Amino acid sequence: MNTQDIHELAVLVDTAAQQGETISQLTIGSPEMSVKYAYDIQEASIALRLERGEQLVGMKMGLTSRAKMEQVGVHEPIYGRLTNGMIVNDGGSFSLAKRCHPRVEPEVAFIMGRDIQGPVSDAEAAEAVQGVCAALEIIDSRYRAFKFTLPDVIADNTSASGFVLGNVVKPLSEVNLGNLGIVMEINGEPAQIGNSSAIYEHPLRSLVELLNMLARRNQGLKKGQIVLAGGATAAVHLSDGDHVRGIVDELGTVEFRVSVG
Ligand code: OOG
Ligand code: MG
Repeated sequence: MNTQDIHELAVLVDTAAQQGETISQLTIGSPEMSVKYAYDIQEASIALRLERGEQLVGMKMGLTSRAKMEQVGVHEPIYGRLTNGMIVNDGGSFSLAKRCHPRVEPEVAFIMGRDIQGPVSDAEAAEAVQGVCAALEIIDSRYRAFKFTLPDVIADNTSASGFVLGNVVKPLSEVNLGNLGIVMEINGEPAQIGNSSAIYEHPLRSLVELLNMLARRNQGLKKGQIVLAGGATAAVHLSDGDHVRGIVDELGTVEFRVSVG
């Protein structure tokens, strides 16, 4: 795969994400697409967003819980990138216009208190965290039927579409982050029930893994960046009018509504 191939595939996934139109898995047309090339495509597709004026605001880990791995049939952790164009305000609305088939999942997020580059120990990663908060992530695979292989989902920026952060941010030292009960309600009914321990046994491990994966590409995190730790439960399909609320022990609630326009 050369720079031209990478650029063309980046344009393909970026256009699908902008139009909300599904595409075939990239690995069907490009079976030689490795995980390394998939991250190259992801970076090139994010560069297109940044050229349009979006800003990088953080990173997301994916497939860090068994429930998530089983749901999509891919069993390795992955990371993607978050831009300000994906931010949904707490209590705000998420539009279904130009989306493919969005789903929502409950997460926790880290806010970084300083720049850091891996490889790191758990203690070093913890020391770089300013605080943690409850989060909901909206994922929307650009692939038909939400079906993909490991390189496909990486190239598609790990299905990133939107995210909401709760407004309670607590220092790590004040939260029992490895054992927080989590409920995700849809229209007032529990749709998923889980625990933060499902995320890599402890969400901090997800941050460490992210830093160690980024280090292999000579990259790190910056002060102020957000890191989503990965879904604690399987994701749930979103429909017009849905009111989604995540409730995380000690971290409070985070919510949004789904609109059509
Ligand atoms: C891939 C993204 C996974 C998570 O939290 O595990 C992810 C997908 O499920 O489409 O965001
Ligand atoms: Mg997620």
